[in-house]
Order: sequence, then C-alpha cells, then structure tokens
Amino acid sequence: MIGFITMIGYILLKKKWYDVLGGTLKAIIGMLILNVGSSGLVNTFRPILAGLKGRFNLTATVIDPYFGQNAVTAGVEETFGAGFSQVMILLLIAFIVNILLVRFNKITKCRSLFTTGHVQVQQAATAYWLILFALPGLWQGGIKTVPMLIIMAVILGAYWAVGSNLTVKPMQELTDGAGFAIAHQQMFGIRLGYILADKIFGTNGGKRKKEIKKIGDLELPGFFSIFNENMVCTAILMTVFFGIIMIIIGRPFFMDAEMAKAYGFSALGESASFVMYILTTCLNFAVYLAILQLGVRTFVTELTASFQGIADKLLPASVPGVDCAVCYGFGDANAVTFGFLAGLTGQLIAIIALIIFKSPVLIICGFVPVFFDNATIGLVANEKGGLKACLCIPFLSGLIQVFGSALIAGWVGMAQYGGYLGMFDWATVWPAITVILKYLGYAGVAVVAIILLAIPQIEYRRDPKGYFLITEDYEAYKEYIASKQK
Ligand code: ASC
Repeated sequence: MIGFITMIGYILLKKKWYDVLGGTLKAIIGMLILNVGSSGLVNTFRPILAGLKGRFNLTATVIDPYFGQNAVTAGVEETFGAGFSQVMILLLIAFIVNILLVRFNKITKCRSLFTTGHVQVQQAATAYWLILFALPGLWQGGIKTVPMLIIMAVILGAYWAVGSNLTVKPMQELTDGAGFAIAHQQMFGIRLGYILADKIFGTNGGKRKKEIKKIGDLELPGFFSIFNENMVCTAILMTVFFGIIMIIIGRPFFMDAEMAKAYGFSALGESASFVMYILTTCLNFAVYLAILQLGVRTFVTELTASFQGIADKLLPASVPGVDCAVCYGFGDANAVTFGFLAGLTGQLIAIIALIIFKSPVLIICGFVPVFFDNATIGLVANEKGGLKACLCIPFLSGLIQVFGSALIAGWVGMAQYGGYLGMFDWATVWPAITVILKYLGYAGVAVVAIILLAIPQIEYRRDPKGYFLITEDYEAYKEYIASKQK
C-alpha cells in the first residue's frame, strides 16, 4: 500500500521513470525494515506477557490485536456462521468512505487517509462484532447483508477519517512538518494526551509562561548520564522490567515445548543458561527499536514527498495516515521507553485491581497495546508537557486500557473467546459507540456519525486560517502562529 501510494504520487508529480522506481523501492524497503522491527518486538515480547496466562493457568482475556482478531473470527463464525470475507468487504467500503470524506474536505474538513492495512483488518473485524452486537437486527444473511455492511462502513470509515485527522496537529508539531498523520488504534488517545499534556503540564496554548523540561533537556549527573543514550536506556530498563517478568514466569515455562508452540516463542534448551536467555531476549528490545527507527527514516521522506502529487491532484490538502511507529523517529527517543513503562505500570495496577475486586473478566496485558499505544502517547505528551506529562498520561492510559477493555469485552461476550483488541481507542471510543448504538438502535447510527463528523468541524472553526495551512505549508503555518502570538 505504501509503495503503491508512493508510486502514484511520483507519477502524478511527473518524475522521471528512474526516480519513480527508486523512490517507490525505497518506500517499500523502508516499510519492510519497519516491519522487521515492529514484528520483532511483537514476536519476542508478546509471548512473554501472554505467557503469564499460560504459566498461571488463568482464564483471562489477553488484550492484543492478534488475540482479538482470533476471538472475533471464532465468535462470528459460531454465532452467525459468517466468514471472514464479509469483514474484508466491510474494510473495502469503509476505505472508500474515508477517501470520499478526504476528497470532499472543503466540506468535511477531513485531511488524512488511513493507509495502515493490517490495522484496518483488525479494526474491521472488531467493529463488525461490536456493531452486530449492538444492532443484531442488521443481520439478514445472503445478499441482504449489503445494507448492513454499508451502515458499518459509514461508522468505521468516519472513525478512520476523523481519528487520523485528529493527529495531524500533534504530528506536524512533533515532526516539524514532516507531513503525515497517524492511522492506528490510539488516534483519539494521541489528541487527548496532547491536550492534557498542554493544559496540565504545558503552556496551555501559550497562555502560561513556563519552561517545559522535555526528556532530552534533562542533564543527568554521573552514572545516570548513560540513560541519555537511547539504546542504553532502553536496554537497561527493558532488561529490568522483562527480566523480572521472565523470572516470575520461571525457567520451566520457557523450556516447555507445548507452551512454546502455543505462545510462539523458541523454547529454551535443556542445558542453556536462563540468565543468558533473559539477557539476549531483553537486549533485543533495543535492537528491534533501532531497526524500526531506521525503517522510518528510510521511507518517510519518500512517502511524504510523493504524497504531494496525490495532495495536488487527487486529494487536496491531505496527508497520509501511517503506522504509529513512524513517529518514533522524531522527538525524544527515550520518551518511547518512558511512555511504555508508565503505561505498563498503569496496566499492572489496573489488573491487580481487577483481581482484588473479583472482576468477572480478568485481563492480561498484551504487548501491542501496552507498548505501541503508550509509547506514542508518551512521545506526544513529552513534546507538549515534558517528562511529567510523559509519565502521568501514559500511566492513566494504561489504567483506561485495562478497565475499558474488561468492560467492553465482558459485555459483548468477546472475553469468553480469550482476546480483545484492547488498544486505547478500542477501550474508550468504540465502547462508547457500542453503547450509543445499543440503546438508540438505528437512530444511534445517525447520532454516532454526526458526533464523529462534527469533530473536524469544531477543530476547523477554532482556527479556519491555520487548519489547512498546517498540512499545505508548515513553514508558513509556523510564521502565522508566531504572528498570532505577538
Ligand atoms: C498494531 C499491530 C501491530 C503493531 C504495529 C506497530 O496495532 O497490529 O503489529 O500495532 O502496527 O508498528
């Protein structure tokens, strides 16, 4: 998808054929490098967190996009006998809704296109279940499923367009106008974190005189100065955190071939050292993060430069919405690690609370929500409100991810299939959408669509002059903001 968009963009810009080829290849290779990094992280650390469930024999729901997708597939098949193909049709129609909303952005004010394919699949699957749970009357079977898919697609497509649009401003500020938005699973979370960081910890939109101490500004004394180096910092903190978790899970679990197969890690040999196993596993965190950032650097410039062609000719004043990991190449690299650890702390406390209060649904943290949501939110929070914001806001997000997911997964019956998507927006925005649909029925569809589509209108009205300028010419936008503040 990224390669295709880059190619179309460069062709529209009338670049020479070899520039089109070179740029397209670089975009694709960069994306593949990014995938090596992010799937390395996911494949190495997801089994460890999920392993807590296997080790302690818990009946628990893992909040994780992949577990969530399996749960939905199993559940939809059992309940409706419907296959996954419907989910793919839903995805396609929702994507068309997103394109139309951006194409007519003079009216809709939506400026960004969702391009993150694997996330679209996960979200289409989860939205399919949530909406069908709320409006079971939609289900007719056969050809009559078309109206149902269209109704679902309007909601999902509006969420994609409106959500990614919310991240335009935070991302332009973080990246100094790199020209992309986030199309992922915590888009409302990013904007909320941005607003809270600014209002509570920052300058409140320039109204408060305050020097923001970002993580990069901290001058750490002596020994601590090694934490200024992103790779070292990540390696030490991750070894401590995951080391403790791996020790709690214990050596026998990691040697168990059956568990290794069930959770997808490579089993520890009879004579291998557990200490070395822990060390190499944990140090790999820094490795994958470095790979991921290299991938981002490789493709971002190609994608955003070529997207200019699409923005000029096909979708005016728009930017591409990309994977959240793309922003990890910007801002303070250590904010990624701190945001993650604060979020993990929040999640663990929330899980302990579920146990203490004997919640009928128990949650196990999944690596993807706990890392990718909170690292992203932490990065944005650090930029607006400094270190304190980078710790407090992801912490809060960690609590919300667990409580929100426990409520919705228990309510809609996904918990019994062992997984729920669990990312920030899917523990907040989507439960709210489900409640509205459940209690207002078909009128709820209109209510949800109106609320979603009103959001960019409100943002536009607050700054009609800067709203499109921020994507079209960031340097001019900065001058405009500076002149406004004088
Ligand atoms: C997700 C998901 C992943 C990661 C990845 C982050 O939601 O399914 O594999 O986040 O996109 O780079």
